Amino acid sequence: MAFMQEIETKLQKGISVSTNEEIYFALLDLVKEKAAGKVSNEGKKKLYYISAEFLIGKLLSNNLINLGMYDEVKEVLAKNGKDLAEIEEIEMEPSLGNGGLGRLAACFLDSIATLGLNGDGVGLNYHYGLFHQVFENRRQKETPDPWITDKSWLNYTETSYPIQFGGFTVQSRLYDIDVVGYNNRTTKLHLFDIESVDESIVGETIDFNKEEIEKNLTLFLYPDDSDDKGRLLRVYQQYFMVSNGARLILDEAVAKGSNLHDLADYAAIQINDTHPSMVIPELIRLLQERGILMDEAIEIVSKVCAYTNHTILAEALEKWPIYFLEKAVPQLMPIIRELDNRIRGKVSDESTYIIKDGLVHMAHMDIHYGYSINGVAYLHTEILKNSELNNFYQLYPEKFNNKTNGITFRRWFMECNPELSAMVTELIGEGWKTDAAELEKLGNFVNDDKVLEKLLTVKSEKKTELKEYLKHTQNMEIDDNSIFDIQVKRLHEYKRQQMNALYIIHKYFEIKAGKKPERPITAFFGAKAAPAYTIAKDIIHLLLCLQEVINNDPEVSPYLKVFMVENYNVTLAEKLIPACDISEQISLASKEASGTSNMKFMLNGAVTLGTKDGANVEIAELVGEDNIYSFGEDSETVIARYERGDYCAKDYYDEDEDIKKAVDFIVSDELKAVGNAECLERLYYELLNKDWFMTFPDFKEYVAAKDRIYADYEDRKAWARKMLVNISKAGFFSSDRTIDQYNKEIWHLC
Ligand code: 26W
Repeated sequence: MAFMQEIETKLQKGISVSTNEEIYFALLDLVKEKAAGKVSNEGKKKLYYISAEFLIGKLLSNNLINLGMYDEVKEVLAKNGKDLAEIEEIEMEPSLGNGGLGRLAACFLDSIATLGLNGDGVGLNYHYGLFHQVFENRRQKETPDPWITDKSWLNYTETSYPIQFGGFTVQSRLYDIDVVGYNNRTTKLHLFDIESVDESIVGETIDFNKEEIEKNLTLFLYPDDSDDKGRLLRVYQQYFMVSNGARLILDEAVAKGSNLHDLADYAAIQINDTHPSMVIPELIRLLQERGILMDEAIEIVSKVCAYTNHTILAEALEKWPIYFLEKAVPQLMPIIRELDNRIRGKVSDESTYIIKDGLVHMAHMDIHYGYSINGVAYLHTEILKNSELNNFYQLYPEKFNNKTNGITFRRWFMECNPELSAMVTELIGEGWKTDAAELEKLGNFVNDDKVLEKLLTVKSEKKTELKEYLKHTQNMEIDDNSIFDIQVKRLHEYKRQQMNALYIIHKYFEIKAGKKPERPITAFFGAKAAPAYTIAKDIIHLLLCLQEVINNDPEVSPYLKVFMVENYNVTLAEKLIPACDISEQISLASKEASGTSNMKFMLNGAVTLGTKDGANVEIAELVGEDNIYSFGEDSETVIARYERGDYCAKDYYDEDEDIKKAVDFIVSDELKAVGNAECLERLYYELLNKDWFMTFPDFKEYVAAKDRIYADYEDRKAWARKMLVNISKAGFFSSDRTIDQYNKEIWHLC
C-alpha cells in the first residue's frame, strides 16, 4: 500500500474524502514524478519522429500500466470507495490527430520507449486539436476540443526559438510529454507552441481569423483546407514544426559533440507523410547558416532523412503552390529551387521533378533527398513500387522498403481488455507482453472446449460493458445478445461506410419482407468527417437517419439496430474494440494503405470481414481463409478499371435490383421525413453518377459474405476457434516488431 500514502500526501487528505477530480490531479502529479525519475533512453544517435499528428489518447491508465503501478493504485482506490474508471473520465483526451497516421505515431513512441531506443517525437501543441464532433439534426457539427488544463501532462521547458516567416517572426516554446515505456524507460514527445498564441480568438465554433498567424498558429490541427487561407495556415504550421525540430536536432547533436559534418552519426529523422517535408530544405538552410556549404549540406541531410508514405490518394500527397511558400517561408524557396535544379540536371523523367506547373511536390523532395522510403503494409509498398511511385522506384530501387504497421499491445490489449489479457497470461504466461510472437502458443488450445467457452464469456462481458457505457454516456439502448458488427475509422468514401449503409438498407427490406436474421444484429459506426468534406458529412447524415428510422421501427428493430457513436476517439475505440464480434475493413482494394484498427480488432478476438486491401492481406495470410471473411475485387482488378476509366455506376444500378432498391431508399419519403433532402439527394446522385470508390461492383459479394459470417456466428464453438486463431496470430502486428524493423533497417540506432 505504498501508493496510498503517496497519493494522500499529494491530496493532503484521505482518498475516501476526496473528489474524483482531486484524485485525478494527485495521480497526474504522482505519475509525472515517477516518469521523471525513470531512466531515459540515451545513445549517440537519436531518432526524431516528426509528425503533424500524435493521437496519444488519455495517458493516466496507460502510464500507470507501463510504470507497473496500475493494479496497486486501482486496489488502493477501490479500498477507499473510489473507481479508477470514473477517475479516468476526468482526463481530457487530446485530439491531436485525424486517425490512423496520428495513432500510429503514438504507438510508435510507446514501442520506442519500451525497446529502449533513443528516439523522440516532434510535433505541435494544438490547443483545440482536430475538433469535437456533435450531432445536431442528425448532422455533424464541429466544435473546439480544448484539452489543456492548468495541470496537464505537458511540461514547460526552457527551449524556445525565434522562427522567422516572410515579414514577421514568432517565438516558440517547447512543451514535453514524458512517454513512459513498458519496462521503466522513457522518451519524450516534444510539442512546440507559440508564445503569442491567443485562445480568445476562438468562439463556440471552429471558425476563426485564419490570417492572424501570430495568434492562431497552434490553435487547431489542420484548419479548414477548403480555402487558400486555411491551406496557407497549414504551410505556416508545417514550417514552424520543422524549423523548431531542426534547431532542436542540431542543438542536441552539437551538445553531444557533433561537428555537424557528422550529423548522420547523431540523428535520424523519420518524416511521417509529407507534412514535415520542409525539414529537408530547412536543415540545409540551417547547416549553411552554420558554415557548411550547399553541396555538403545536401549530402548530410540526405543521409539523415527518411520518409514514410501513408497513402496513394492523390489529394493527400501534398503539393504547395510556389506563391504560398514565397509568402510564408521565402527563405526556403531558393533552396527548393536548387534541389529541383539538381534533379533536372541529372534525371530525364520530368514526372519526378520537384517543381512542376507552379507547384512544389513535397513527396518528390522526400524521395530524391531522403535515404529511405517506406510503405506501411506489404501490398501498399508493392503498389508504390509498381505503379504509384514506379518512376521513382526505377531511379532508386534500393531506397524502397516496407514496414508493415503495428499497434502497441499495452494500450490495445492490456489496458483496454484486462480480462482477455489475464486469460492469455493464465494460458501461456507473461512472455507475450514483451515478445508478442509468443501469442502463437495460444494455438495449442484451439480444441480445448473450456478455453473456447471462456473466450466467449469474456467477449460477452465486454459487450455488456460497452452496452452499459453507451447507455450511460450516449443514451443508447443496445441489445448485448446481438451480434456486434463494428466499423470505426475516419469517414472517407474509400473506406466505404456507404457500402455498409447500403447493406443495412438491404437487410431492413429483408426483415420487412419477413426474412428475419437468426440473431439480432447491431451495426455500430464511429467516424469524424473532415469539416469541408461534404459527401463524407452526407454519409454521416445517412447513417444517423438510418439509425432513427430503423431503431424506431417496431417491425425491424428487434432484429436490426444502428448506432453511430458521437465523437469517436481513442477513448471510445478502447471500449468498442474489445466488444466487437465482426470487424468491418471494407475499403476499396488498393486504397487503404494499411489500416490499424483491423489489427486491434483481431487482437481482441474479432473476426475480420474485409476486402483484400492494406494489412488485411497480411491478416488473411496469417490466420488462413477459415478465419477471415474476404470478399470483393482485388487491387489489380481495381487499378486496371481505373486505368480503363470505364466504370459506370449507373449500369450496376440499372442491372441489379438489390442495388437499385437500396440506393433509392436514400431519397425515400421515410428517410426524408427525418433527414435533410438536400444532403440525401446529393449523396444519391454522387453514388448513381460517380461512385468513385466503386461500391456497386463489390456489393453482391459483400452481401453474400455478410450473410455467411452471420450464419457462421451461430456455431459458437467454431466461432470461438476463429477468435482464438486471430488472437494467436496477432503477434506480428505488435508495433514493437515494426519499430525493431525500422531501427534495424532504417535508423540503425544501436
Ligand atoms: C493532406 C492532409 C492529410 C492529412 C492526413 C491527408 C490525409 C491524412 C490522413 C489522416 C492520413 C492517414 O491517417 N493515413 C492512414 O495512415 C495509417 C497509418 O499508416 C494507415 O494505416 C491508413 O491506411 C492510412 O489511411
